[in-house]
Amino acid sequence: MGTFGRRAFIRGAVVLLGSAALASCTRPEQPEPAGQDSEPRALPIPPVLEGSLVDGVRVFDLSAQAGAAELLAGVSTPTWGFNGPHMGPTLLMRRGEQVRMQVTNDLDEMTAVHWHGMKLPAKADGGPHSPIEPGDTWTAEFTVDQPAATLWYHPHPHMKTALHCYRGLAGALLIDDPVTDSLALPHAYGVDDIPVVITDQKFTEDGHLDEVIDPDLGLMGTTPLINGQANVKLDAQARRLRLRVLNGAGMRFYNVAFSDGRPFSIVATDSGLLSEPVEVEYALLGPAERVEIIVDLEPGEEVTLRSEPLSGNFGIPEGNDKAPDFGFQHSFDLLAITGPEGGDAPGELPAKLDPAAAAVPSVDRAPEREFLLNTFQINGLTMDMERVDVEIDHDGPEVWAVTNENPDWPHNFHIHDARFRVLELTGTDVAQVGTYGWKDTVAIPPGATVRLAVEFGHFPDPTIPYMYHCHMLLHEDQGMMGQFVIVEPGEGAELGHMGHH
Ligand SMILES: [Cu+2]
Repeated sequence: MGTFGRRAFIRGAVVLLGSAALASCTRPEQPEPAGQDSEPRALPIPPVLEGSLVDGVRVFDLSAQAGAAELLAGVSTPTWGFNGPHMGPTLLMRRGEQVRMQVTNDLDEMTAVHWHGMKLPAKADGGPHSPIEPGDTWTAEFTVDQPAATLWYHPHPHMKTALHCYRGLAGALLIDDPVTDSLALPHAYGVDDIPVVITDQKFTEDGHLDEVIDPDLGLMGTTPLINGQANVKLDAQARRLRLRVLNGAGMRFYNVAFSDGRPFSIVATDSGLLSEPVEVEYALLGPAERVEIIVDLEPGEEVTLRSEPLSGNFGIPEGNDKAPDFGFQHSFDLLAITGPEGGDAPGELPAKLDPAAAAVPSVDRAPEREFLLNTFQINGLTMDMERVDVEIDHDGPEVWAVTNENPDWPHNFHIHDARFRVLELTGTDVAQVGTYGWKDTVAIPPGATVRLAVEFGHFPDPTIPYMYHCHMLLHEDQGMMGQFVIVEPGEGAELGHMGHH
């Protein structure tokens, strides 16, 4: 792999040059986002798709299609979307429901669609083993059996995920349950419960997406979009907002905060509600991470949701002009918010959210596995569709210890069909890493190890593997991904039965 070779060479060069490189360092340049010179537009709220009930099954129809949209005001950009030209509707499901996803590929190339964060059978997971050819419809059926959460859906075709996401194929998937129903939290979609889906793009002079894949940074955009548009504002209709922030970008980390530094409360992370709110002043989201935050507003006040520079640069040595700049010192305005004209001051937040979320699985006798992330490989191996890396033949938790071995690269780690608690983060002094609650994706600074207590959905099937991978999409596409199967005790993988080889 060409990029790998170049990378190895660069790292050698840095060792040799050392202090010379440091001496000639320059501050990384702050990119200028496009579309900032016009008036901000109102934040678009993705339409809700509730599906239709057919014989007790909630059926969702999605079509991946090409179109054009005004990501920048007044500029028509060719894009992809689900059920529309760009991005996708917000899917709404309830715990306990059986759902059927019918995904039609109206594009002119193969794609695949993955339900990120869902515990479900491998054949419904929508990984690279479930390609959808142009004109075909892929059907996935599963029962929603996990706590209320902000999940999402996005393409997962082998080696092409970054480009398909970048063109706009992504949407939120919200699960509700009696616990979230019962809490005094904002819960009126688009009114006080607002999806904030962050993606980012680069544009060419003629307003097309710049799809040049940088060998180090992939398709890392310099113009953030919220729900598919740059330069947006929200005239709040309530003094307390629940913002469901999803980092849907392929490569960039966002350190969300408010322009005046006000504290806000995290009430949920990737896999659902916390046991109690956590007050913070920033929340770092690597690609694919989610956080539900509560922010209170004064009548008529103006405040901006921003991404702020990260102290400590995520543990990546600064001023190293031979290594890529992953943008941890960049800052962006994401969403200008104006408080409502009036309304009563919000009361105290509930002191307890989901008591069940406090439980940490007992891992005293759990199998422990080690995953070493290095450039585009895991444990020295590049993703191979024909190789099963891990076989799980039991229904208990496991401990996965995941280390970022690169001294100057960020990584993160996502496990399909699972949720996990971060038991321990060691080997770094980066304080911003999001480790609260139940998660399915975790950021890993250079040199750091996360020890995860992982709970898998138990749907034994030796024929189709699930994925674990870095969710920085260039890394994933270049092979930083592995496969695991969940099988009955004593069984092994039997991928030969999949039938598409
Ligand atoms: Cu990575």
